[in-house]
Parts: sequence; structure tokens; C-alpha cells
Amino acid sequence: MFEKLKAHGQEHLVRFWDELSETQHTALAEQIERIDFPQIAHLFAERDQANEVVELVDRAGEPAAMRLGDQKNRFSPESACRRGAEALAGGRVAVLLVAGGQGTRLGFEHPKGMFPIGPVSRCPIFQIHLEKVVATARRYGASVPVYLMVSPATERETRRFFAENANFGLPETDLRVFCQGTMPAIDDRTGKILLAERGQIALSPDGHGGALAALQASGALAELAERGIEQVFYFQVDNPLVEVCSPEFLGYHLLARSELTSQVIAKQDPKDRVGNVVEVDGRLRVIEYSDLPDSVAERRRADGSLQIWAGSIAVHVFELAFLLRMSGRADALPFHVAHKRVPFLDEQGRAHQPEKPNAYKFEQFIFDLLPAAANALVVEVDPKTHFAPLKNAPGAADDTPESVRAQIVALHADWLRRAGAEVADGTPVEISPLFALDAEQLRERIAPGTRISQPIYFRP
Ligand code: UD2
Repeated sequence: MFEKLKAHGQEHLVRFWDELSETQHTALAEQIERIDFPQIAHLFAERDQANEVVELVDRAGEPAAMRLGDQKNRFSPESACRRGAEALAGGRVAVLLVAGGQGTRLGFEHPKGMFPIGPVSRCPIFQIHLEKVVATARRYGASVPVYLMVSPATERETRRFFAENANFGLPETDLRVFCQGTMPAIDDRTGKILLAERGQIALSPDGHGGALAALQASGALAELAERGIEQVFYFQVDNPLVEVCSPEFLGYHLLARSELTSQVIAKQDPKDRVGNVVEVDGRLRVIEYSDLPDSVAERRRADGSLQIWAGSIAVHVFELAFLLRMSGRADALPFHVAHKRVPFLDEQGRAHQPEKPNAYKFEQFIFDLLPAAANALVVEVDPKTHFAPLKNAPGAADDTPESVRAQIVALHADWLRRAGAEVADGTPVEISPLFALDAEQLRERIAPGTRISQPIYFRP
């Protein structure tokens, strides 16, 4: 091991070897074993080019899209719903939920899915997502297996939380938790891998794009194929408004014979903090907001609307055959480089908490599969009803627990009013997905004229 480290100029990783216990030796050796040193050297050498999209941006145009309420759309919502429902009833759809992020901005000490987001119930985000899956499986009379991606940072607590809550009603055979990989952080001046502790490398999750490699390495991809799954509905843990396995969204994807379909919202402001889905040379791709120059973000069409309008909210459907094909390619996903503050031990073993960025971290993004997908499509949804991401701590300007709860209440109050109930303004209301998955189902369950003036949580 020492020779290998030396050959790559990383022998400092075992500087404190003699001070470590046998268990620590094993743990450190395992971490070193998993590092692809030539890859790290390459990423350091290419760090300035890694996020280079400038020349692409010049050719960026509008993506093929199903716009909200557009009469000229290729497919009708009704035909899409029928098609999506068929796939669900045939048991051909699985869910991929990514929950490996560290959620630093939220300032919550646990995995984000454990955050008590329910506006009345204070139920955790995981419960809302899982109840949607359970209710969908019931509605279509077929199982919808969930593949939950965690990271070393979230795995232990997430597994325990699911066990304590009986998987929120999902049968054990329909849940598979798998762990994503990690990447070491490197010193921004020297390219040397940082030590977090004497026997511990500074590692962080390899991005949601790590899902592709982790699905394959864990055997989950093969299992999906064996189960007869054909489509994988992907979403992030931080958005409790996701319409999980939306038959309409699945239907557009199937009708278009798309290998990868993404939900987007029409950006209100050129600088909205979402990835921009654009078409470049006949292929869809996402350009992160941080990589989009203002001059391009502000381009407008004759009617004044934004030319780069489609903001990705990280809800996708993947054809399983596409994931299988891409998982066999070593270059399927590039690494993005982030310049960050990473605590580390110096040569004398002193701990440092840097005040400015000192290290590079590397992540893969799942949406970088878009350019490789045949017939890729985007589908516009209304952000009021589909997108309420929990990102920031209470008191911040947006995407806080307060703003997310307010959006859930607004949506559910609207469903109740459409069902004929009278909801006094400002009354907190919440509907468990097991009570009703949508406004239509709620209409069957609520007596018209019902008056609501106290906080209420509807559940079976
Ligand atoms: C992401 C998208 C952005 C937009 C936004 C919508 C990227 C780079 N940007 O922004 O375009 O769609 O979401 O909310 O994706 N995760 C893992 N493992 C990891 C890293 C992240 O599972 O190693 C999960 C994480 O648990 C979360 C999701 O991926 O569910 C998003 O991660 P984020 O909060 O870092 O993404 P953000 O807000 O920068």
C-alpha cells in the first residue's frame, strides 16, 4: 500500500499509521483501497476545465417540451394519463429516491428526510414520500418498489428510522436501501488528499450522479430488471410536493419513447437557482445556474419571455434499459469540481477549520445523462403545486421549513375547496397521501359544505 501511495505522491495518508489501532488500520486501508489515484490526479490537473460550458452556452436553444396548457402539445394529458396508468398497473414502474446529501444549509442534525415538515402533523418528509408510494401501489393494484439511495453520512440513521417506522407502510420486499460512493477532498494548491482525522480520509458523497454506479455495484440495477421494471421515477428527498409516479408525466415519457424525461418549471427570473435545461446540437443538457453567464440567462424572445426558460426541479423518469446501457460506460458521467471549505489535519496532526475555501470536492450529477438519452423530453409543471424544496434554515429568505409548509397548506386548502369544503383563510390543513392522493380522490371523501376553521390533518 505504501508503494502505491508513494507512486502517486499521497504517502502522507499513512503518516500517523503507527499511532492507530488495528481496527483503524483496517478502516484506513479500506478507504485507500477504494480511491482511484490516477483519476484524482487527472481531476486535479483538469480542475479549471471541469465546469467549462462556455462554448456550449453560445449554442444553447430551447428544449423539446410539453408546455403547461399549450394546445399545440404533441400529446394530450388524457392520453398520457392512460398510458402512465397502464405502466403502473402492470407493475413496471419503480421509484428511485436520492437522500444521500448532507443538507448543510438546513442546519438539521439528521438526514433531511427525517425533518418534521408536515404543517399540521409534523410528520417527516420520508413519511409523505412513502405514503404516496403506498397509496399509488394501492390505486393501481401493483407494487411500486422503492430504491432509496443513502450515503455513509446518512445510511445508519436512515435505516434505523425506516425500521422504527415500519417503512411507513411499504412492504419490506418493496424497499431496497443502497449506499452511494464517496470521493476524497484534495488540497487546492497541491492536489494532496486531505485527512479528516489520523485514521480517516476527508471523504464526501460523490453526488446524486453516484446513483448510477451505486445502483450497479449494489446489484439493484440487475434486480430492477429481474422484477420486470421498465421505468424508474427519480426524485430528491427535499421536495415534499413531488407528485410521485405521476401517471401523466410517466405517460408523456412513454408516448415520446423517451429514454429520459425531466420535469421543469418556467423560470420567473433569469437567475433562479435551478439547473437550466437547454438543447445544444440536437441534444438536451442541463447547465447549472452558476455556470450560465448573465448575458445568456437574460436573453429574451420577441414576446419578452425568457429564452432559457426551463428550470430543472430534479424529477426525472429513466428508462431502465437506458440506465443499464449507461452503467456499462466508464465515462457516462463527468465529475464537477466545487471549491469548498474542508476541515483537515496538517502534517503535525493539528486540526484546522478553514475560513475560506481550501479544497476541491468532486461530484457527479445524474442529469448529465441527458445528452446521451434518445428522444429526451421536458415536461413543464406548475411550481406552486409541484415544487417546494426544503434547503435553508428557518428565517432565511426562501426554501425554508415555513415556506414549504405554507405551500403544502395552500395546495391542500385548494383541494378541499375544490371538493366543496369551506376553509377559513389562514387555517392550517394537511392531507395524508393515504387519505387522498389528489383533488379528485378528495372529492369522493369529503362532504360538500364541510366547514374547516381549526387546524386539521386528514388521515385514514
Ligand atoms: C439541485 C439541482 C438544481 C435544482 C435543485 C432543485 C444539482 C447540482 N442542482 O440543487 O438544478 O434541480 O436541486 O431542488 O443537482 N444528493 C445525494 N447525494 C449527493 C448529493 C446530493 O443523494 O452526493 C441528493 C440530496 O440528498 C438531495 C439532492 O440530491 O436530495 C439535491 O442535492 P443538493 O441539495 O445538493 O442540490 P441543490 O439544491 O444544489
